[in-house]
Amino acid sequence: MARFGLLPVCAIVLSVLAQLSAQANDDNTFAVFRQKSYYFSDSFKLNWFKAMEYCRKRGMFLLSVRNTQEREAVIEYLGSSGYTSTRKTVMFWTSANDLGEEGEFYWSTTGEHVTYSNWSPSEPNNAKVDDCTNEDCAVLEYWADRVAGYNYTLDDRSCMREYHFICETLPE
Ligand SMILES: *[C@@H]1O[C@H](CO)[C@@H](O)[C@H](O)[C@H]1NC(C)=O
Ligand SMILES: [Ca+2]
Ligand SMILES: [Ca+2]
Repeated sequence: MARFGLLPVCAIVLSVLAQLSAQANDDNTFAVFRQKSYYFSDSFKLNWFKAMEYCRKRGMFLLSVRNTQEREAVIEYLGSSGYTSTRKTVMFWTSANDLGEEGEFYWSTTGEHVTYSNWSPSEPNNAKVDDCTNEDCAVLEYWADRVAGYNYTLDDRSCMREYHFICETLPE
């Protein structure tokens, strides 16, 4: 963890987390940007519900990316972690979902309607996964080898699929 040069605020978060969970080990990635603290599950994947639970259990929330500034903070955070420099595809859960009403996406963490228009091409498409599973939860995705448009943009996916995820503390 020390490889990212943790800021004092984050160190406090870390010490609290260490008390809460013995799982805060060197696979985990923490950092603070623009008054948010982040945690990135870069070593394991969970389905959307379990990702929500994982964040809440640690006093954090599944990521919301409500505007350009929040999107760029995430990009900056991942860049600083070194994670993105070695990968051509980056994909992780956000709190955006349309579980409550098909086609109406909300950030579950804040209760706000998703008004930031930051979807990948042709998304959200609510693609049918099987007879009873559509896509109701959104990842943020980056694909280096696709044409422009997959640049940390939202894509709805099946909530039961397992992806990496980012937890955050909300700004004051
Ligand atoms: C992706 O978004 C970032 C941050 O907004 C921007 O700096 C970069 O130029 C974009 N890349 C492409 C290929 O559009
Ligand atoms: Ca849907
Ligand atoms: Ca989709």
